[in-house]
Amino acid sequence: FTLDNCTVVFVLGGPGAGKGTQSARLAKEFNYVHLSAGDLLREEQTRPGSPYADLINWFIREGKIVPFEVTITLLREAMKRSGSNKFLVDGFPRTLPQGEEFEKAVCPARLVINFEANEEVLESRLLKRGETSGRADDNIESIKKRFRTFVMSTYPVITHYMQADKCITIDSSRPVDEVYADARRIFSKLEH
Ligand code: UP5
Ligand code: MG
Repeated sequence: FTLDNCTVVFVLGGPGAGKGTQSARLAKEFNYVHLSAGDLLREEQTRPGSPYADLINWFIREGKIVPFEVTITLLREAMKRSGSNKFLVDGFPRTLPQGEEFEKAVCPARLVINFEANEEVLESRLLKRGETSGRADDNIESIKKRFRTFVMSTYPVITHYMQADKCITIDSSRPVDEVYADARRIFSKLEH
């Protein structure tokens, strides 16, 4: 399955950077389909009869990256199901090979947006969310592991797209509306 004429924007950034918050707003305003790889994994984990439920549960709790075959299958199915050809892919690719594989097999990325905030800010957001989110990885042990995986495996993806001049970084330590003002400006330009 490959898509003709598709537009894909990767939305990256550390755990709690605001990928989901900003992607949801962008998708609504600019008529993209918002696909959060993490949300798709969490849905699959709770789907009755899923053969991957235990595996996903373990990787997420450990802050590790779920094997690519699982994630790419979920993304592809969601893309197909949507009937759209404009996608905000939130929280993916997690590694360089994942990005290469996706761009080869599914669709090249038009742009990468990197939401950036320091770990102190991220940690306090995630701990606060953890009071009510029910997410198995919103606890201090998992958060530390997620930070480590981000620095080791995912930051190189951002560096790669920066070098290719395809990545825009937004300071996401500011209030949601200020971050969004920058994000929407970038998308307004993409439309032309
Ligand atoms: N918030 C957001 N923006 C704010 C702002 N500007 N000011 C103040 N507060 C702000 O936001 C996080 C919290 O902060 C919320 O409470 C929000 O209200 C507040 P959110 O928009 O949810 O940030 P996001 O970047 O989406 O954080 P998330 O926790 O989802 O990031 P992760 O990257 O950790 O989580 P994800 O769901 O992408 O992945 C989870 C796990 O799944 C990974 O660790 C990994 O194990 C697995 N995974 C894979 O293996 N492969 C994949 O491809 C994807 C995920
Ligand atoms: Mg998210």
